[in-house]
Amino acid sequence: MLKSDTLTVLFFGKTGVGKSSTLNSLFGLNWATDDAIACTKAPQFTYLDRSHYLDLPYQQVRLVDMPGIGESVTDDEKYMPFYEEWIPQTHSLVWVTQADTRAYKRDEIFLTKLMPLFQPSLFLTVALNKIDCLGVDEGEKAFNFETGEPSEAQLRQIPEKVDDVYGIFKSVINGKVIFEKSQIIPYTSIHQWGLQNLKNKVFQRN
Ligand SMILES: Nc1nc2c(ncn2[C@@H]2O[C@H](COP(=O)(O)OP(=O)(O)OP(=O)(O)O)[C@@H](O)[C@H]2O)c(=O)[nH]1
Ligand SMILES: [Mg+2]
Repeated sequence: MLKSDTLTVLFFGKTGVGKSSTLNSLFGLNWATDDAIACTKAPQFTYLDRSHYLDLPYQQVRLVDMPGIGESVTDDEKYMPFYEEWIPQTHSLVWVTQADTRAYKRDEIFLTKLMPLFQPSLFLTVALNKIDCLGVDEGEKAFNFETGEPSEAQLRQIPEKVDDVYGIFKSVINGKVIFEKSQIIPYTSIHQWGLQNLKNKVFQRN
């Protein structure tokens, strides 16, 4: 499907959703992360080579970690040229967002701004991070940190969450690129659950 044997994968989304953490967990990197300050101020990228990462389905993968949107309007405007530069070079776009919120307005606004940069051949994945933080009702179990698995109550909530996110993103994407519900992957970057699914999806292996 790809013309070159280097796949460019770009991670983007709001500040603090866990883009850098996800890349660190997926590929054993050591990029800066923080819960209080926006860490990534300019795009950072690295090349992964199949001689080191044996499970790569491509000879080489270029991973790009973008600065997060939504810190301030000025920053968003400052970052826009980075997106204009990088999105056209991208094969696999990963929009990182988080499961523990109902507020996706900023995702919607920014995605709408970026849509003109999307070519129809782009492969989009929505990475739904922080599943461990999904709220549960009183008396129900939360994430099990010992086994690294979501609780029954959290697992029950996931399909509804995916439906919500699908509805919002689908209307913004509006047929510009292929987008099916199976392109939304729930996971948690720091507790590993779902990460392998995310990796498979980003590399378009399922
Ligand atoms: N509970 C929980 N926290 C997470 C998870 N993934 C990331 N975090 C935390 O979220 C915070 C922000 O993570 P970053 O990886 O720095 O987020 P980012 O999207 O790269 O942020 P910017 O560089 O500002 O755009 C850090 O404190 C992470 O430890 C997760 O799965 N669960
Ligand atoms: Mg970051």
